[in-house]
Amino acid sequence: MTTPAQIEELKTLVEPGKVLTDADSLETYGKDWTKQYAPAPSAIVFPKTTEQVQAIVRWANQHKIALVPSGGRTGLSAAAVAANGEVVVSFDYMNRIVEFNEYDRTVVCQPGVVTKQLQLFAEEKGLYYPVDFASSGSSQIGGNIGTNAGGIKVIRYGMTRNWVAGLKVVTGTGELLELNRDLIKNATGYDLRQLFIGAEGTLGFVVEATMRLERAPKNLTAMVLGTPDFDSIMPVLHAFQGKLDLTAFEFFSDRCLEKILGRGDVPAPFESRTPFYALLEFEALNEDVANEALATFEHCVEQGWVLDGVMSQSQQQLENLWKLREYISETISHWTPYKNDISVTVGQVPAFLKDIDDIVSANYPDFDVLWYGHIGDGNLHLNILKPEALAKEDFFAKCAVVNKWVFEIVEKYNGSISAEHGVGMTKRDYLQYSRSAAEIAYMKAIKAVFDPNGIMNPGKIFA
Ligand code: 2HG
Ligand code: ZN
Repeated sequence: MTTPAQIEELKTLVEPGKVLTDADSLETYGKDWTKQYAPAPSAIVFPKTTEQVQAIVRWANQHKIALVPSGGRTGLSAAAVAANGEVVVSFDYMNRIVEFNEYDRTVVCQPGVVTKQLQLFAEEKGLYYPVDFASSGSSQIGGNIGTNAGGIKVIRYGMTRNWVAGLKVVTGTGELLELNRDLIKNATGYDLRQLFIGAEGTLGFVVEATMRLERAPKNLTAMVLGTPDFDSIMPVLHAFQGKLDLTAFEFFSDRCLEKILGRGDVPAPFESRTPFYALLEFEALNEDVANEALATFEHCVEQGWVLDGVMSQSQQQLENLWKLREYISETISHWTPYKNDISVTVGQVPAFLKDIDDIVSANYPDFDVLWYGHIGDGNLHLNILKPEALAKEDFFAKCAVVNKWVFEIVEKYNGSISAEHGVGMTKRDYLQYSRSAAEIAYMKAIKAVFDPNGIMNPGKIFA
C-alpha cells in the first residue's frame, strides 16, 4: 500500500495529471480480461519517457512499493491485475512508432504501440507484422512481449519472440539495459533479451522494442472443413501440410459454432453441421496452389475425414470465415468461462486430446464444454462455461478440482499448462506441472538478480 505523501512524491516524477487515484481509473486499470480477482491498485501512473519509468522504479525501490505493468489489459491469466494495493504503470502514453528501417525491415516501437497499429504500419510499408490474434486491436506490443504472445499464425511465423530484434528494458533496480542492439548475428554470450520476453514484467519493464517485419503474404485463402470427430482433424492437418505451406490451422467444435451463429452477425460456413471444424489458410500464389488445395480436400473427403467444406473466393469471405474462429473468445466471455490454454508437441495431439476428452466428459457432464484452438501448433483452448444458476465461486472451485487432473495429463505428455496466455496469477499455483523444481528455483534466482527488492509485478508467475 502507499501513503498520500508517497503518491504526492510520485506525482512529481511525471507530467501533471499523469497519476490517477479515482475509483473508476483504479477499477479500469487494475484488471485485465480475467474475472477471478477484484482490482485494488492504489494509483495509476502514466510515464511518457524512459527516464520517467526509471524514476518510478527507483521511487518504488525506495519505498518498497509493488509495480504492475499495464498495456492493453487483454491478458487472460491476470498477469496485469493489481489486486493488492500496487501502483499500476500504464504505457498508454508511450505509444509512438519511433523509427522504421527499410534495409533491416525493423520498426522501433514504444511499448504502448497497439499491435494493430504496428500491423497497419507494416502494411503501409508493403510489409507484414505476422503476430496476430483476436485482441490485436487493443493489446500493446509491451504486453505482447511480456507474455510472448502467440495467436493464429504461429504455425508459419512463430511467437512474438521470433520478431523481437532488440529491447530496451528498465530493470527492477531502475537501470536501463539495451539488449541485442537489433543485430541478427550476435554471439556474445547470454541473450538477455530472451529472458525479458515472456517474463510478464517480473524482471523489468520494456521501454522500447525493435520489431522485425516480413514480406506481405499474397492472396490469403481460407478453407473451413467440417469433420465427423476429433480424430479426423490431425490427419487433415497432415494431408494439407504435405501439399501446402499453411499460414494457419485452427479448429473449433460445433458448440463454438452454435455460439457464434447465435450472435446473428456471422454467416454459417456451409449449410450442414458437423461435430468439429478445421480452419486452414494458405497463400494461393497461383492456380496450381488452389487446385492442390481442392485435390487435398477431395482426398480428405474420400478418406472420411471431412464431410463438408468451403474455400474463400473473396477478401470478404476470407474475413467471414475467420470470424467463426476469432469471435469465439469474446462471444463466450458472457458465460464467465473457466479457461485452459494447454499444449503438447503436434505428434502427441491425438493421444493427448483423447485423454483430456475422457476427463472432461466424465467430470463435466452437465457443463457446456467448448473446444477450440491453434491445433496446428499443438495448442488447445478448453473453455468450461458457467451454468447461469451456479455461483461464480462454486463454479471456479469445481473447475479447480477437475483442472488438477487435466494438468496431470499435461504433465504426462510433457506439455505446457500455459501455451500462450502466460502464467500470471491464474496458473501460478500449477507451474510445477510444466517446470521442474530446479528450473523454478533458477527462475526465482534470476528474478532476484534483476529485481532484488521484489517490486516488479510480484506474485505473478510464482508466489
Ligand atoms: C484465442 O485463441 C485466444 O482465441 C483466446 O487465445 C483463447 O479465450 C480463450 O481461451
Ligand atoms: Zn489462442
